[in-house]
Amino acid sequence: PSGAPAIDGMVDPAMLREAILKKLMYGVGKDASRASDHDWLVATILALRDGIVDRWIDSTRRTYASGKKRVYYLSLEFLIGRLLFDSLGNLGLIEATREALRPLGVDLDRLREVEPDAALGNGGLGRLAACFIESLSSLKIPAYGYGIRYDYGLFKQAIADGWQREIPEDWLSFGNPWEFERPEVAYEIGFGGHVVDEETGHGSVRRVWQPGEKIIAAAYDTPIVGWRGQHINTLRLWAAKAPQPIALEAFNVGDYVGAMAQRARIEAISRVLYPSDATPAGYELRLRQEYFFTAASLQDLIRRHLQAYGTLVNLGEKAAIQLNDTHPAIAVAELMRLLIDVHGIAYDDAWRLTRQTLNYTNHTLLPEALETWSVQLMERLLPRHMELIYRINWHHLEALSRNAAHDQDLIRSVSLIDETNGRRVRMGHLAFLGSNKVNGVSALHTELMRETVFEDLHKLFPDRIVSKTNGVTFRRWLQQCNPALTKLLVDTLGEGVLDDPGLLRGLEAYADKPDFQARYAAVKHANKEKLARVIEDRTGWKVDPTALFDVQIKRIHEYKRQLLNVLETVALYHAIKANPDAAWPKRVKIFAGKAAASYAQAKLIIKLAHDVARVVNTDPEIGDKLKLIFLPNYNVSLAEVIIPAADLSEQISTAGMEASGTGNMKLALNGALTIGTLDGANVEIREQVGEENIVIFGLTADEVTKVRKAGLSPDERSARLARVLYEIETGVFSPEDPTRFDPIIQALARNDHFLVCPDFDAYWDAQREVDALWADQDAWRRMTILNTARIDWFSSDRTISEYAAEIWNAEPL
Ligand code: DL6
Repeated sequence: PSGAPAIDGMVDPAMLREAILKKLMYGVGKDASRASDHDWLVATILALRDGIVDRWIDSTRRTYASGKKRVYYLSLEFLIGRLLFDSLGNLGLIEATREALRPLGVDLDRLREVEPDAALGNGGLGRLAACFIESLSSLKIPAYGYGIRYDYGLFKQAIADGWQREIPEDWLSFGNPWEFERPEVAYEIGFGGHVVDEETGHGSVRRVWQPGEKIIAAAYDTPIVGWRGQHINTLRLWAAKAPQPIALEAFNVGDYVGAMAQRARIEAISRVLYPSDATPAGYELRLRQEYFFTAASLQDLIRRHLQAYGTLVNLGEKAAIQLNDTHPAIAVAELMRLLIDVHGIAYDDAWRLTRQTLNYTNHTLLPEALETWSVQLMERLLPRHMELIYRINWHHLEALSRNAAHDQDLIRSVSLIDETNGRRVRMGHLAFLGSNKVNGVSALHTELMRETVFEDLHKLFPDRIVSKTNGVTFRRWLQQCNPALTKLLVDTLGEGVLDDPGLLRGLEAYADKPDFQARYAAVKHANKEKLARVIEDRTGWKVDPTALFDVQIKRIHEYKRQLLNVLETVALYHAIKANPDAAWPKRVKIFAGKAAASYAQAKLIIKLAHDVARVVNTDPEIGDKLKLIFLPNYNVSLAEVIIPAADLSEQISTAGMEASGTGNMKLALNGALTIGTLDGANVEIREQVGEENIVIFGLTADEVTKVRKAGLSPDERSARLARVLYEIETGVFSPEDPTRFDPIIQALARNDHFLVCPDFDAYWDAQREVDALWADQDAWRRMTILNTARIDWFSSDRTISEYAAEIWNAEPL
């Protein structure tokens, strides 16, 4: 009835062309002769979407029929990026679509660039969620992703005179052809008000929440196509809507602004993604966002469950809910409320069901990122939840004093209420107590969770914490972003490598073969030429594609230590100038990343990178030996261009501070050598690729703890580092404002919490080791090929299979 062929028919370019033309006419309302690239993009997506819908509905039917357990992934962030090539690639339709569009004078690669980048996330946590929903579909596990449909995603980063400026990311301004609005799927979400006793009619009373304010959560669905289109899951995003779109009485007396005020206030909930990445966003609106999407998702999945089974007693057998960080941790109290207050289940049974159903992933140990909410705010906004949290805490502490000690320190440390700094609810503790399993995202991170933030809870519940090392989807991070390497791999290892990353191991046999090395190197070179064009286009700097492309791409944060990299750049600049005739390899240091809007120190590091670039890049004595590039507006699409072109992957966080990292995996997969600390998943990458194929330096997590305890002395700096810091301090790179970088210099002098100075010399030495390795190109190729060959374990399919087996107890269809 849609007029479009089913997916199978779309492999015929003529049929697909006809479907696209029909969509252009009847879906977009344009004639081919007047259509813009954007019109063609929408028509192409709409045609494709029709084909997807058949399979989507089929997936849903099969899920219902199978009675299999469903997985619900609750995440405040989904950093999806563009979807066109994701869907086309997974459906095997890239070439057919190219062919379909060609006679119409439309270039598919141009359309690809027109699609907005859905940036509904800040960084690693949000991108992980996007990889996971794709893997859930590819593994045919019945699943829903639940999140918020922000009108404005993560800000666009503009650079003005080296300073970051934030510009709203208006990704929906031309509509979103992927999504289906579901006006019939809407739930009321309450806030505020009070809790009253109500007679049940059986001589007892029950507590009933009477919210002071109600808003509507409205669903928008996006199909997430799995590999080879065999299964399609749903990403359901919630938008906030006002129950009364306009206060008509106010409008009629001329108060036009007042008439819309209530609506504006309510709809603000889904207006903007908080650019928080590991910095606390302690605002009421943030808590509202968290409760809003959690409550809507729980109501939705309970409705679905009741429709299928008519009872909630088997909720834990048929549904597994994953809380992506603490952002949806209020789910513990909300699920209890729904079970007890709405569905009349007794407290103990409700607690058992909650604990069977929920699981929680921790993504950071940074104390400032561990969410707590003031009791006062919670009591005002979510009074019934606060009651339930007190009750959960009472049972928890009571069991503790029954079983163990009256150790006041222990009680203080495991209580849901933190009393040290006003009274605050510890959301990590709440998620921990309410969950079946709690997981870290790399082996080291999980170990540190057991030893630090959850030390005491871990002692009480020693089986609860498990490790699930992150992974990335190879469909996007190899096949789509690096088609030339993919072709080489298929030519060498066969088609099966697209289905089974384990087959990449077969490359080991080719690592020394000159023929293969040459083809591998040619792919890298072509990708570097492409990136060089993007660099020139976006920054004006010309770079030499034969140079070593040294890449640090991630959020700008002190613990990720872009500063260490910039300082080393300055030291290298000095060294080259002192000895210009030495055999310096040509190097392009490429940075990209956004700083949280309120994070002044991170923004100053961006400015420092630009100021250093201005000096280094224009010094005629330096020429192509060294360039520093800061590519603005890092996002998923830009990552897809940088990663295939990288030679060196900078993973240099202070050990113990990066929970996992996922860029490290993507870069190694695409043939970049890692220079890194023993932090996060770097530790496991080293185990997989072999220690001779990675450059590791610096303090370990244990040593970091010791050094921090012992304290640092600025006198211990090497002469090399001292000169770098002296020049920055005296305005050599900022003569127009010599004190500009005082906050950076002072932070290093005061306590250097991120241990930039103690790691500097080791980092310098490691970089010189890289120089030496690069000098032998055959050996370099061998190492990078072995990285591609041995990174298979970091596929998100492996990660999701582990979650399914060990956390969710869920099976594929
Ligand atoms: O687990 C995904 C990703 C890790 O790879 C990064 O190491 C970690 O920093 C990141 N965590 C966050 C923290 N946000 N919060 N809360 O994004 O998670």
